[in-house]
Amino acid sequence: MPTSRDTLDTDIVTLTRFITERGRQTGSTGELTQLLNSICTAIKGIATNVRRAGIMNLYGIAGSTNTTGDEQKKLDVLSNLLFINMIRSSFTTCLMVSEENEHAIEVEVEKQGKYIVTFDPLDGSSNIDCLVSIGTIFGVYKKNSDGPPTEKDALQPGRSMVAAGYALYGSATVIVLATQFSVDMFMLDPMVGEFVLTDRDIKIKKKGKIFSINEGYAKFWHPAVKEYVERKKFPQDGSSPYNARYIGSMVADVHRTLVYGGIFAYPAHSKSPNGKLRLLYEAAPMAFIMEKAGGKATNGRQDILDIVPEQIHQRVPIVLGSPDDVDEYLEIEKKHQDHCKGVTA
Ligand code: FDP
Ligand code: ZN
Repeated sequence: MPTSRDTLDTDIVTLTRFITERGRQTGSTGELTQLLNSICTAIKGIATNVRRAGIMNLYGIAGSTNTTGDEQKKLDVLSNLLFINMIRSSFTTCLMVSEENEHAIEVEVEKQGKYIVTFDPLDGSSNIDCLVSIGTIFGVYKKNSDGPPTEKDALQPGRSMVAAGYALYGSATVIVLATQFSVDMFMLDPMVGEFVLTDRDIKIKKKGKIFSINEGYAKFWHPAVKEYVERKKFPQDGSSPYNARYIGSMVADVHRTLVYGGIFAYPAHSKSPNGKLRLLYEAAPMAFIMEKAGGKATNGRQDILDIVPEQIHQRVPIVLGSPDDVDEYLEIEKKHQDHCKGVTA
């Protein structure tokens, strides 16, 4: 008798089917379904380019030429164009904010819809040329003002997000999608060319065993970060030390944190007072996913999702992951903040 694993599944739940069914159940207009479908197609295009980048001479600097002398577009430039063009032609969006563009991109009036999309088309740029996992991050908001869209319309707190997600181009390609209902995971089946539902309603572990931070900045860390990492490496309560893992691609580090549990941090330090990661298209979408999965995401003082952005490319310190791990970090952070208040009072 064949096991269910070697039986061909003839009733596959693809990402497209999943979001269409969700749309039907909630009686929505179909605009979000259409938008998510176009994002899914853009991600397939990026995944294909990522897999063939070496062969297609897509590594290195934009503007370089290939062996036949053709101008080549760098992988992140291509990914950005794919994303912009797919979203623009979905008739669902009026404004886009991309990591790659200085200003927000307004969609032509005749193609405008009610959504605003923020995205990092290819995250983990320092890992591209050495074939380490990279990803795409996106957040979806509704425009909530009248009149033509402006950059200000994108300055909404993460809490008002409608959906967020990421694609990880790792040993397999995966999309993790968070909506108001749940966080679900879809893997790209290269034989079918579709993202197939593999994990429903993902929840993060209450507490993990991994800490993830760039320790190369230890010299510049604030005392709270130093104390927290010291505790993970030299626990005083008889528990085992945590494992250290840091890939240097936010998507890969966050995905591991979601799947295995633990904590990921890109905190502020003396050389970089706001950290490095961007609020609108890195921190906020990841925070939305984490919270929907039962985890937490903070800048040390407030939930990432409560921060009201002031600029589209603003940076924010971030600590996210399993709720007990983030709480432990917050306890230490609070102790140091109280101490500072005492000193300055
Ligand atoms: P990158 O600059 O390589 O694109 O997006 C910023 C980011 O990658 C994140 O993916 C990653 O978490 C972080 O930078 C890594 O920065 P450090 O090298 O400073 O640790
Ligand atoms: Zn990035």
